[in-house]
Amino acid sequence: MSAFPFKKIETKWKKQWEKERLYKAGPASDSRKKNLYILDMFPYASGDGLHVGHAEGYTASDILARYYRMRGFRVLHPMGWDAFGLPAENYAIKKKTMPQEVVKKNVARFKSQIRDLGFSYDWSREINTTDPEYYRWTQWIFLKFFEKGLAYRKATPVNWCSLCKTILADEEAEGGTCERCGARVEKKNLEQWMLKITAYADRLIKDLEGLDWPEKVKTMQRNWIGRSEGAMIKFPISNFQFSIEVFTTRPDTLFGATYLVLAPEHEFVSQLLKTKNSQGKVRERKSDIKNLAEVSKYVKMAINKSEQDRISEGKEKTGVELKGISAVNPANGLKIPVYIADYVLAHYGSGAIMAVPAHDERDFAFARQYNLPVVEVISPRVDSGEKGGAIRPKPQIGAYIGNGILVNSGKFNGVESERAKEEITEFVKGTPRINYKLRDWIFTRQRYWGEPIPLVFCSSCKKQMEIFKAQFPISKLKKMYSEGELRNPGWAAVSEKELPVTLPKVKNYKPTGALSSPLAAINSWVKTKCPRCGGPAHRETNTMPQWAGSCWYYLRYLDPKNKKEIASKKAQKEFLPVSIYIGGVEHAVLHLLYARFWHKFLYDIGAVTTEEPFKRLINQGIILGSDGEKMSKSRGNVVSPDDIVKNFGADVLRMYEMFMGPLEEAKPWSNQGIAGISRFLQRVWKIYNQRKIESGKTIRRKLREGSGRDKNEKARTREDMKKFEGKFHIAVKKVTEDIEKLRFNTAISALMVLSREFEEKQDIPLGYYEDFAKLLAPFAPFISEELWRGHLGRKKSISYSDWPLWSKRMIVQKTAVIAVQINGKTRGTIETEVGAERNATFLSVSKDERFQKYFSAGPPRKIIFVPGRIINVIF
Ligand code: ANZ
Ligand code: ZN
Repeated sequence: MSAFPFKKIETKWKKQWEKERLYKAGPASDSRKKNLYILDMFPYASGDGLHVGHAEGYTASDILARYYRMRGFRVLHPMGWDAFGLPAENYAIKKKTMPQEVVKKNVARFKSQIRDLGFSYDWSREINTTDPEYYRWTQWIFLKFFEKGLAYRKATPVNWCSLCKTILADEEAEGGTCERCGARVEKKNLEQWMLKITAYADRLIKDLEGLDWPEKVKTMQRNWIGRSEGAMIKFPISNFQFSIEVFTTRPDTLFGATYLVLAPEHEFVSQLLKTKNSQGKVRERKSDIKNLAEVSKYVKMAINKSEQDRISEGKEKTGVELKGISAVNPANGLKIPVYIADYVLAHYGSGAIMAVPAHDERDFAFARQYNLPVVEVISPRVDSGEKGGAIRPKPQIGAYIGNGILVNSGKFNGVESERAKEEITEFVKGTPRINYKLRDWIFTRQRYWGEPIPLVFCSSCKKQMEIFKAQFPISKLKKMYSEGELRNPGWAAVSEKELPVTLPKVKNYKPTGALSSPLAAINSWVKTKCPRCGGPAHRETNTMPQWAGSCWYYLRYLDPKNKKEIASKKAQKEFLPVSIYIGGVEHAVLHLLYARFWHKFLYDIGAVTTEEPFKRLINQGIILGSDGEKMSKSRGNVVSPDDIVKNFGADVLRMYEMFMGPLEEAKPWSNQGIAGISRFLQRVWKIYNQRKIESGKTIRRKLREGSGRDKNEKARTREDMKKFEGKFHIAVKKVTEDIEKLRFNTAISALMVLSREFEEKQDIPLGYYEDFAKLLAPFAPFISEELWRGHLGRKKSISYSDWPLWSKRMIVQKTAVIAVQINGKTRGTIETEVGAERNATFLSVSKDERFQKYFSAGPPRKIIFVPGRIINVIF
C-alpha cells in the first residue's frame, strides 16, 4: 500500500492555492452571496514562532471559513501582525539588533508556519501594526481622541515596572505584578496621556447584553468596569468646619456607621501632615490632633504597600485613629471616631468611607480589632409567608451583608433596605452617585518600539492660551481651540497631512529608565515647528502602548489600501460587525475592552457604522502539555507545530487539535492522539486509492440486475445500499450541524465512523466519494483537495464546491431488514423497527406465518441476536 504522501501533496496545493489566489474574498458585486467576516486574533509576532495554541484557534476559524465558503457565503478571513511593543524590543536588545529587523524576521517565520497549515487567509489584506501606512491611522484615531478632549494629560500614580522600565496600564498590572515579566510594580507619580475610557463605562456594560459572547468574558468585563450605584454622604468633622464626604453603596445602613475611615493618601491627611502650606482651617486646628507622629508613621508605611496587599481579604487590618477629633453621623447626630486605614483606597469613590461593621466584612474585621461598636441596622427577613416577612431576632455572627428590614434606624425602622437607600440619602441631603472601578487608560509608554504620539508642545502657545483664558469666556475660546487643546494647554495636534509621524531609526533605543522614552534623546526628531504658531516646539516623546494597534486592526482588513479613511463605509456595511471572532480568553479585559472602547468612539465620530465590533466571540481552550501542565520551555513540554507538520503533515495537526476535545475546553496533548488521526487519514487515502470507483450508472445497473441470480441476494444488495445511504445522510447531517455549533471533535468522529462504511462496502457510487471528500475538506484541506482534483479529476478547487446536503427522508429510516436463521440456516428476512430489541424481533419472527412451522416443537433453546442484522433461533 502506498502511504499517504502528505509532504508532496501539501507543498503542491499550498503553492497552487496561492497562485490561484483562491481565498481572496470574492468581489462585492456578487450580491447573491451573504457576507461573513470570520476573524482570528492576530498573533503577536514574537520570536518563539507559532505555537499549538495559535494553531488551535486558527484551525477552528479556518474550518468555519471553508465551510461557509462551500455554503455559498462570501467569506472575509484575513490575517495580520501585531508587532509593536516590549517583546520585540526586548528581543532586539538581547540580540543587539533593531526591533524593525526582529519584526521582519518573526513575521516571515510566522507567515511561513501559517501557510504550512493551509489556512485559507486572504493575504491581499495582510496588515502589520508597525507599518507606517498602518500606524498612520492609529495616530489619526489618537488625534481624534485628542480633538474631542478624550485624551488628556494628568499626573497620576502609575504602575512602574523597573524591569521593563516602563509604566503599565492597570489592566497590565493586575494583582500588582507586571503582566509581562512578573516583577512587582511600583507606584510612581508621573504626568501621562490618558484616554478617557470611563466616559464609555456605562455603554461598555450595557451593550454587552446584545453580544453573543461567552458569559464568562462578559462577566469579567462587567466586573472590571465595576459599576456601583450609591451615594455621596457628608460627615461634618467636629472642631474643623468642614465635612468629609464618603461614597457608599449602602446608605440604608447609615444609622449603623460607627466610625469613619480615610485612605492614608486622603487630602485631609496630607494637609495634616504637611508642615507648611496647609490650608486655613486645617492649619489652625492641627494641634487638636494628639497623635500626629503616630499618624505620620502609619501613613508612610501604608502608602508603600501594593494595592493588592491592602485590599486582600483575610489579611489583618491595620489603621490608626486620628485622636482629638470626631465626625458626626448625619443620620443620628452621634459623634463617631475617625480612623486612617489602608483598606480604604485613595482612588476609589472619595477615598473615605463610613464604616458599618454590622453589615460589611472589612469593617467588621477592623471593628473587632480596634474594639469599635457594632450596631445592627438591617435585620434579615425570615420568609414567614407574610408580606414583608418577620424579623429574625438573633444577631448574626460576623457581618450580615444582605438586604432586610431596618432596625435601630429612628424613623426608618421597619422600612425595607432597598427603599431606605433612597429615603436616607434624601434625609441627610446626600447625592446619588454611580461609581466605576474602571479608571482612565494610561496611554503612554517610555519605550522606543511603539507608535509615536502625534502631538507637539509649544510653550509660547501655552502662554497665549493662558492670557486668552483670563480674558475670554471658554465658549469663545472653543471657536479657536479644540477640546484637546483647551484641556491640555500648549499641546497641539500634528496636522493630519503630516501623518504618519514616523518612528526615527536610531542606534540606541534602549530604555533609559529615566522615566522618559529614548526618543527624548534624539534632538533632531524632538525639535519641530509648532503646528499652530510655527514657532519652536517639541514632540511628545512617549509612545503608545502595545494595545493601540490591535484596537482597530479588524477595521483595516476591510479596506487595507484606503488612503482617505480607516475603511470605506461600503466595505464596513458589507462586513461589520465581525461575525465570528476566535481567540484566547486572556484578552477578556485588555484587548477586548479597549477595542470595544475605540470602536464606540469611532462610531460616535462617524468613522464606523456599527456600535460594536465583534458580534460573536469564541474562546478556544488552552492546550496543555502531555503532562497536563501549561506548556512552558522550563517544563520542557512544549509541542512545536513544525515538528508535527514535518512528521505527520498539516492535515493531521489540524484534525488532531480539533479532535482533542471541545474547542472551548482545556486539553492535554497526546502523541497517541496524533498517531490516531494520522492512521485515519491513511485509511481515507487507502479508501480512495484501492477501491474501485465506479460510476453511478454502472452501480445502478448492477443493482437492477442483482449481483447474483439469487433473488435474496439481489434484495440484500439493494438493502445494503439503502442502509449505506441512510448512514451517509446521517453523517452529513451530523457534520453539518456540528460545524455550525463548533463541535469539531464530534464532527470528526462522525467522519471516522463514515469512513468505516466506505471500507466495508463495495460498489459505492462516485457521488458519495465526492461528498465524503467535501465533508473532510474544512478539516483536512490538503488531502481532500488531492482527492478532489487528483483522484476524482475535478478541475476547480474543492474549496468552492457545494457542501453536501442531507435529506430527512433518507435519515428517517423506519424499518430495518433482519435476516432470520433457524438453527443457523437462513430462512428469509423480516422487517422490524429500526433499533428493535431481541424480544421484539423474536416476537415478530414467531408471529410471521412463514416461520410458524418451526415453532411447533415448543420454545427455542437459544436465541442469538445481532441488532439490526441477524436473529438466529435455535431449537
Ligand atoms: C458603607 C457600607 C455599608 C458599605 C455596608 C458597604 C456595605 P463597591 O460595591 O465595590 O463599589 N468603599 C467606598 N469607597 C472605598 C474606598 N475608596 N476604598 C475601600 N472601600 C471603599 O463598594 C462600595 C463600598 O465599598 C462602599 O459602601 C464603601 O463601604 C466601600 F453594609 O459604605 B460601603
Ligand atoms: Zn505654538
